[in-house]
Amino acid sequence: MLSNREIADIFETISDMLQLKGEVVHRYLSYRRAAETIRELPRDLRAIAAEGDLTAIDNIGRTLADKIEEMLASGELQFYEKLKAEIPEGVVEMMRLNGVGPKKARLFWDELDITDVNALETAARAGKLAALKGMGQKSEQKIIDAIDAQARRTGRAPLGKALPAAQNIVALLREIDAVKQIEIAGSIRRARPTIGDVDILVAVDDMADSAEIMRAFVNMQNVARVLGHGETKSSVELLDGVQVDLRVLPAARWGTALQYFTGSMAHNVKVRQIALAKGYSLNEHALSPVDEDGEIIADADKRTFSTEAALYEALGLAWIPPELREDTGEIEASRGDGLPALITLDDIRADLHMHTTYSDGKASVRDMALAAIERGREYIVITDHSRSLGIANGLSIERLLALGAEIERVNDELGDRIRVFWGTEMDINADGSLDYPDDVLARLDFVIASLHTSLGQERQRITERLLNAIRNPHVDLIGHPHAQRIPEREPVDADMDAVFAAALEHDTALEINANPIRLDLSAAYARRAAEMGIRLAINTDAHHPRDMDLMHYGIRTARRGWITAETVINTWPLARFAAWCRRHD
Ligand code: DGT
Ligand code: CA
Ligand code: CA
Ligand code: ZN
Repeated sequence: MLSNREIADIFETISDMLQLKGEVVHRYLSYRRAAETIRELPRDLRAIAAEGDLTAIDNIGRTLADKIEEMLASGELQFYEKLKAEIPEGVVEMMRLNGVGPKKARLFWDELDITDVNALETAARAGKLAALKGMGQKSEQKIIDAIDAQARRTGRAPLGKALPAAQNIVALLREIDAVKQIEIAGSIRRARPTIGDVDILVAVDDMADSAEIMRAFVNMQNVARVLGHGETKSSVELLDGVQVDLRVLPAARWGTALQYFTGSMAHNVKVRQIALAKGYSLNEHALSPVDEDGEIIADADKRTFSTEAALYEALGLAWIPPELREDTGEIEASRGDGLPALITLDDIRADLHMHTTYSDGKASVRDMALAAIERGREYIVITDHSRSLGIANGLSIERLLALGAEIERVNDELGDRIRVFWGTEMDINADGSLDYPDDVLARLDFVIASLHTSLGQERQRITERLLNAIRNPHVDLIGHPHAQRIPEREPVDADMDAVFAAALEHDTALEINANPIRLDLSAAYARRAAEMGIRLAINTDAHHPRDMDLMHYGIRTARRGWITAETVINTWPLARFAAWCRRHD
């Protein structure tokens, strides 16, 4: 059975193949958009198909719906098989290399019969590409560099790695006087869980100042390779393999540039359509008046924008938070009934999931409580692992009781500086049973139930395990519901329609685990859960005091999922939270 991700991959490859064939833009873009939509879809295609209406999905029309149905039924797509017979898959890989693209890939294939990256590398190193039309030694070297870079890269970087790297660069460049504005753009600003490359923008009053900034950038200590060094754009590869693009531009165009390079591509395409309908062409520089044929009127005044808000306003739109810019309804909302008031880090009053030295954490209850006070938390829950999780030093019932006594002592000592609740992160065992009996669970303030083992079980088993936990009246929260790890572990295969229905019925909350290797629930699932009325919690799952600083990743993910503070139980005042914990009594 093909998964959403596999179907998205096939559509993306088809899009590239159509581009290689020279098909018109809207044809290959429709496959690309469908691939992007499916990748972020918060439901299984097979579940939606079973209800009979794949065309209800954004960017999926009748033609694509039929193709999805064919793949779901047969595991194959005839159209794709035919394309593969026509276009070697190696040519698609060539096209995806930095600095190659469809035209050059086609050129190498047509002129030199090169059909894969290996052959391309051999030809480039033998100097055979430079002689081709439109090529040259410089572009040949770029291709060699791109192949080398690809071999070193391990795919997309987790946000938890790319964001700190980007923040360090921003801190360094901010020291330069000529830097008037600096911001991280691209997929980091939109809080995608994985990042292709880092995009940083700098505004200057005078472009003559660019040289100094670019020099500082390419000479940073952690640069492994300089991939480009120019006045408006430079690119480097860092020692850890992350690629960073830096663009320098005049402050007068800051708004247009920041909007453009924040993306997403899909969001920008729609914003450009809106501009066009108003008689303007929009690019990273300006809004330029166009004539009836869509051609830019040469002597007409171009409009530049120093802020994003001014640009959006000129198009009749409210400023859109970057995390929403994926063309999933945000443009319509910014025009119509309004964008949601997204949750912020300041809304967080508590952290409901953390570990101490009782199980696999690195600090005591007291030290975790003090660290939480430092971060402004009003209450926390200590949730060490349960008895069957041996590798994490899970707590026997006796040790769980001892933990409760220790929490009481810490509460006595710290008084009203913070309230520490007694909880557990209890395993949902492989057979679906819960790791502590009900009479023990009844004594705890707060119970998380999580999947940690037998994650490869088939869909029905996994789903039943989750449902069993959700239905237990003592269980308050399902921890990291998909048990995914970025990038290496795929989400468990669960029927999330059933999970969500049960969570709503039993008023069991679902977690957005803020650790950047988890970010689980993902934004799209969190959005769907919140729309259904399910409560969420955003927790760090800290195993060390410093892990409590990871909360912002959870907030970014929640914002990407259109989440408001009201949905999130750890934004509630202590009394409301405590009352909610007793809702089934
Ligand atoms: P990534 O790097 O794969 O994680 O994703 P992004 O979104 O950071 O993509 P990137 O680095 O290729 O480009 C940054 C933004 O610049 C992107 O979100 C939208 C804009 N952009 C780049 N190239 C194009 C383009 O050809 N057309 C349009 N409309 N926008 C583009
Ligand atoms: Ca990027
Ligand atoms: Ca980029
Ligand atoms: Zn945990």
